[in-house]
Amino acid sequence: MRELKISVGLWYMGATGDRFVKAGYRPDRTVEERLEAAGKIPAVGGLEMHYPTELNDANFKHMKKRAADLNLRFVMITPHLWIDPVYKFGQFSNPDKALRRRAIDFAKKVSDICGELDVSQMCYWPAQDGYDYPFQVDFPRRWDTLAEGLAEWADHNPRQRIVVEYKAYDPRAHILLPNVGQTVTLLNEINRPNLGINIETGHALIMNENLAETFAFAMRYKKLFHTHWNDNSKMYDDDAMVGMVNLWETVELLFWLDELGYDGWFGLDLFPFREMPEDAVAQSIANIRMCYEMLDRVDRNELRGCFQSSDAIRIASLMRKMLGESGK
Ligand SMILES: [Mn+2]
Repeated sequence: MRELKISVGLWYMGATGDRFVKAGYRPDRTVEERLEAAGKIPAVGGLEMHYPTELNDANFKHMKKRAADLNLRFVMITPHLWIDPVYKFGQFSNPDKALRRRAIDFAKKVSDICGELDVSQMCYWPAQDGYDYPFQVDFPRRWDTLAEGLAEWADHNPRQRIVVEYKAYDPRAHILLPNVGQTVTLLNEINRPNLGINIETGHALIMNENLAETFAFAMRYKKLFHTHWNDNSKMYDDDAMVGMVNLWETVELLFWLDELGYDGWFGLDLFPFREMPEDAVAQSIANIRMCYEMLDRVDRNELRGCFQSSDAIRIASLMRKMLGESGK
């Protein structure tokens, strides 16, 4: 069986509330209980967390040790800027200089903790860097300050990688860097070798991006440092189990990640409201494996041959073959 580097986020291993059932649909767990639950899921080898929500000054050394006992690596730690109401009008791009400074210094503090824990990757999600109404933001100024903040953070420790995760909306009506094009453009402008992108399939889907094209575009510029996986209806970031809605987009994406040599982590960024998180993770992993089995039912050279001919009739028969059509 194919070796997959799978990581899970501790933020959804406890209760996951929505706007209507804020405390969630199941009892919450302590972060240590969440870590233990993640450690029991077969094939999971890594953890992702936010500072200071799941990981904090009081627990980080203990958590790292428990993770090591369970053979789990810390894959990514994200400064949890967007849950602090002080940043309601922006994080790195906040119009208030003192708040921008506070956000950047907070991110640098997380870098230092990552240094102590030997964690080499952090994530920046613009989240509150956005707007809800016309005339609410100065676009050029916002892009300038966002780029300056990311550059300063990336330069703080060039041995650590920082990945920017784009998402078009929620919590703001419009979040800066809504799509792969704007994100890669700004990253290329900032031009730091340790600054890349984390593409979440669900965030690409709500923009009606085709997954394979989106990920391949980031890889063209050597910027695909990390991946987040889930699925949705293309209207809202449902964070549903992988492959259960947009199956073919997921299969084509896995094909292209192989073609282009992606060897990074598969971070499962789910948010199962009603299902137990460890079950949703296990099903997502099984679905990814099934997608590879689908690809293994056809000769990849035959698929490559379709690029030359653009023969959709031939492709239709190959797709049925992937689904297991017997030919009877
Ligand atoms: Mn994500």
